Amino acid sequence: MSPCLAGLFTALALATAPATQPTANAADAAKAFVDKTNAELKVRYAQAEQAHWIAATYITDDTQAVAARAQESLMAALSEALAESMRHRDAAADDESRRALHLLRVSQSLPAPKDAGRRSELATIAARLSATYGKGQWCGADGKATCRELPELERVLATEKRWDRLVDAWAGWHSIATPMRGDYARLVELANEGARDIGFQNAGELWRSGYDMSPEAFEQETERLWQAVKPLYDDLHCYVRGRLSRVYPKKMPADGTIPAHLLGNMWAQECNNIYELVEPFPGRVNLNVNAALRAQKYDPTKMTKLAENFFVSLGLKPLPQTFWQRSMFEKPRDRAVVCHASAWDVDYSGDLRIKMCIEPTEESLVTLHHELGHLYYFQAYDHLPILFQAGANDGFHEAIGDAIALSITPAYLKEVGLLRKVPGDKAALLNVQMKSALEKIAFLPFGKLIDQWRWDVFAGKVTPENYNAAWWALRRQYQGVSAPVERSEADFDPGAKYHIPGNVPYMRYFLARILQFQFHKALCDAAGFQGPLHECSIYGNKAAGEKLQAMLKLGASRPWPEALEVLTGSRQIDPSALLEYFAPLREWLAEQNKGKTCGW
Ligand code: X8Z
Ligand code: ZN
Repeated sequence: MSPCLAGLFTALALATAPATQPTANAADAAKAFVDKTNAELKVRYAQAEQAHWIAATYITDDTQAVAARAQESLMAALSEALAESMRHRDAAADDESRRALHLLRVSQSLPAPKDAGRRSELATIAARLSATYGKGQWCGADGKATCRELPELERVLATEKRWDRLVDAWAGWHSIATPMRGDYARLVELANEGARDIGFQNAGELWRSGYDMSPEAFEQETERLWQAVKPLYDDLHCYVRGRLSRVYPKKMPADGTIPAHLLGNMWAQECNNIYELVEPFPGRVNLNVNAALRAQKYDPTKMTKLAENFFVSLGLKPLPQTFWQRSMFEKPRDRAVVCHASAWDVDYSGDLRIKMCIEPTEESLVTLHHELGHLYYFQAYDHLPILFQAGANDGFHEAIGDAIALSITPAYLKEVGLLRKVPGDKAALLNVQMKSALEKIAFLPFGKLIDQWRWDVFAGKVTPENYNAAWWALRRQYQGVSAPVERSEADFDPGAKYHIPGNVPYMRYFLARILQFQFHKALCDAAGFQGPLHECSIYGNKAAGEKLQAMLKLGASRPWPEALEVLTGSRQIDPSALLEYFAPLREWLAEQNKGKTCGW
């Protein structure tokens, strides 16, 4: 709305009402607008979610077109609402309405241009990028081999030790992203236009504005957290590289980096799959749960029930019947789907679902707890207006299920029959810690660099001519990993990671890796646990469940420090719980690395 109209509104009100009225009227108008927007958006969001669900679980040109149309219509509604919301920006509205107006402004990770033609183009590109990722497969360099999709290629990375086979699966999967390059560059232009239309410098600044602090302060906050945990990552890197050098003696690069295909994961984001190669004290205790899952015939439903049972043991409700009927638990044999795990509340009123290609592995079991964490968050804030139906910040949403999964201790696994023996001595404890650090600590630099890259791309500091070079510079700088084979600007390696074509902001996962330990510690305190943090499991503890629920039910209705305070008593994200958890390993790593040349 233009300033002239706002002026007219005030003048009319002044002429007809007592001196205090205009503010009250403006505040009422703001509240009425927020109420109306909440009601409208709920319908629109639900329609878009239905279309996206179908597009992700049945990839065809038609479902892609339907998803693009639904997205376009949601974007149009949001553009209209945002334009109208400007009228209420300066109104002395109540706290709740002002927060809702702010959340409306920062709600889109893909901000749509006002221009209808370009909005439609953006929706089409977004749907195409998602589908390209979902359909990705590698059929060999000559196109004649049997084609393999992502889960199969991931399995190669997780289990294979032969260098050439690893390179083939790695490079094969990364080749699926090459065609995304042009679409991605255009998506960046259009999203930036949408961000500028609502007063941001670019889409990256919009992303950084969703944390109840200035975008600059948020950037500094992520840096503060990274610096606190970096020494532990550096120690782990040094140790892992040393062990891998024994396995691939002639192959390790001289610059101190680790080739990205050796870490057991397609993106080298976590490296728990190479635990056996780097186990501190081999043969001490069998921590391999995969064999037990297979032996006990854990199918996708049984795996999901086990995860649900954990939440129920805390006093939370069982998942609704519709969850079991409508979710996608396994990779269908007859059609292409996006296998990347996700959690949904399709109608924003309890139509809870997950979409996942569950395998009988510990990795899938942990991911299931992660996804159910999302569902229990959805369920806890379902009663709120839609603009408040979100995590206190997006890092909270990602941290809930992971915090619960920290309670999957060896003692818990023994209790549910998935482990024979609970490790008792120091050597076994170090094995357990190593396995967990390969998942949790290894992830930290990866969690930070993805959006470091995207923030630079949105800001124009990185342009399409140097997309890939900038990507590998960050991979090297943060993670100390290098590309297994030569890369160039003919490649588009960022596109091989789901969240880039899916346009899902990633800093949330970095925050979550730290927050989850802070949550875990608070929940263990609530449960009255005494002892070292890494031994705590809140399984079956209702007091911990109540404490968790008290935070979850706030959704995004309050600034995140308040929500954090409800659970932890602190208003600051604090990495000290993570450091406390890994204290035994850290001491041991320092000992191991003494006298070694570390770093890259
Ligand atoms: O994408 C996810 C979840 C869905 S929100 C499966 N995660 C990140 C990833 O896979 O890259 C969880 C950990 C990090
Ligand atoms: Zn998640």
